[in-house]
Amino acid sequence: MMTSAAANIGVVGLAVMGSNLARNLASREGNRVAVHNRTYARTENLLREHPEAGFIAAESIDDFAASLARPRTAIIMVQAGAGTDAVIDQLAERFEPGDIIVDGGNANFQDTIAREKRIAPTGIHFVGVGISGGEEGALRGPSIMPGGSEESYRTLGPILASIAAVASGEPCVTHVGTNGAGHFVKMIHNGIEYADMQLIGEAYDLLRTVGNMRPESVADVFAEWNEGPLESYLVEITADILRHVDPATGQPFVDVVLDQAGSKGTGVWTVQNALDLGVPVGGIAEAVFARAVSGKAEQRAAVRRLVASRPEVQKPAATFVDDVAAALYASKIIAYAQGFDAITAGARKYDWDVHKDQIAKIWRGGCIIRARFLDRITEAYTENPGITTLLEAPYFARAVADGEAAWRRVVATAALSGVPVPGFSSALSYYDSLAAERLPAALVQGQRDFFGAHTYRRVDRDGTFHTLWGGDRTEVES
Ligand code: NBP
Repeated sequence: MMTSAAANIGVVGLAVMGSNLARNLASREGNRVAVHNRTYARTENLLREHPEAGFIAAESIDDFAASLARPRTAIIMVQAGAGTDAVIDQLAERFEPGDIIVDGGNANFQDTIAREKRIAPTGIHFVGVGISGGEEGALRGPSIMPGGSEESYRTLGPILASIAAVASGEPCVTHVGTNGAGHFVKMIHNGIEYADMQLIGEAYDLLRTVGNMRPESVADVFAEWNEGPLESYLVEITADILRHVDPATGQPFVDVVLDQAGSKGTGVWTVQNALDLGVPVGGIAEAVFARAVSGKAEQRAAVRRLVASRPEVQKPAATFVDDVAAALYASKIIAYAQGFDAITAGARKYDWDVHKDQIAKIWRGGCIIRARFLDRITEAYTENPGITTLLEAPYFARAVADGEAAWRRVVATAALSGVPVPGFSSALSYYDSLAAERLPAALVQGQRDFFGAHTYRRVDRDGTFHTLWGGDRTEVES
């Protein structure tokens, strides 16, 4: 079937994400959406189920390309990896200079950089777009993080703005930076999401174990927290989940779920890249590791068998619930500070002009980490884009200082009670590391110089030095 070039946007890949995104696009005024899927039956299903969308369906990729008005703009929503490459090649063969190929899947940003480099000589724009919000977001309004060229964004920007979530009247989309910047920032978003979820999990565990509360009571606490500074999608759904009762057993749902957390890899990518960039993202790393530990069923069973008795659970302070809220908030601030540090480092390494205030803004709606306090992050980076850490911004400095004593009480109580809080405690250690007058890094430098002649610098004069450890221990300048 030949089609006339009537669509301003096309979607390739009509599984759950692609079909929802296509329906979202079609529902916005001014869009006419062409659709294509490798297996035509999937396209036919979509047409049958959603005649209201007025899709222009193409069975072949040739017809799909022909159905797009210039500059042709197509969003690929297929399985990340080989599937994406196959569709990119099909489109690149048919598209012309100025046309735009968008990858809206969960690509690794390094792949996006490589693909952009490969496509660039053809004059076709290749744009990696991070899309957050899952199936529901794709349909009703996701948070959208596009990379690619400025020129492509002139065409793509208004289309993406038409389908993005809206927060405080503004669409949750911004041009993040060139080539892989969008997928990089989406990766960091997911890393922060891991940290946020782990911290919420630790707060729940403490309320149950030390606070001796039933899931429905913990749900009430989370619902109340959701009325204050902790207000966020994740806190909101946590209350919902904790209230849910398993229909089969009548037990709280949370008690019948196997306590082994899965993952799809973006947390791991975040940590791997942070290691390469030399950015300490302990909060995110601990969250990734906590999921890994949870899955070590045999090791957990072996240690459980060996441990004769667990520490006695401490009596909770009268302020325990508020203390946990303060610890959660302070730890969450640390996790976001670390995530934004990773964005700063990535932008520097890959030469992206990333505006962190805008990133916080587009995460306010549509995505999993949407939260009230992102407004504070936007304010912090708008007031002073040059702050070295979020913790330097007056609001966050005050928030951490206000919660500090409670945070320490909670971490101490957890340690004495044998409740694992890798997120809370690593966040506190990170804070203490930044705040310490002196760090034992001086001793580490001494060790490095002792066994490897790696040299050190002194506090009292410039230069690089080495001590002749194996000889008379005189110091030489190197
Ligand atoms: P899937 O990741 O399950 O992929 C299925 C789609 O890929 C189908 O349309 C399939 O066509 C197509 N496909 C494959 Br597989 N290999 C292909 C090939 N060689 N050539 C052409 N098409 C091919 O779909 P999804 O769950 O809708 O996810 C789409 C993208 O969105 C993925 O990158 C995923 O990681 C990402 N995602 C994002 C979020 C989020 O929250 N942002 C959530 C879930 C997924 P067929 O019908 O012919 O088999």
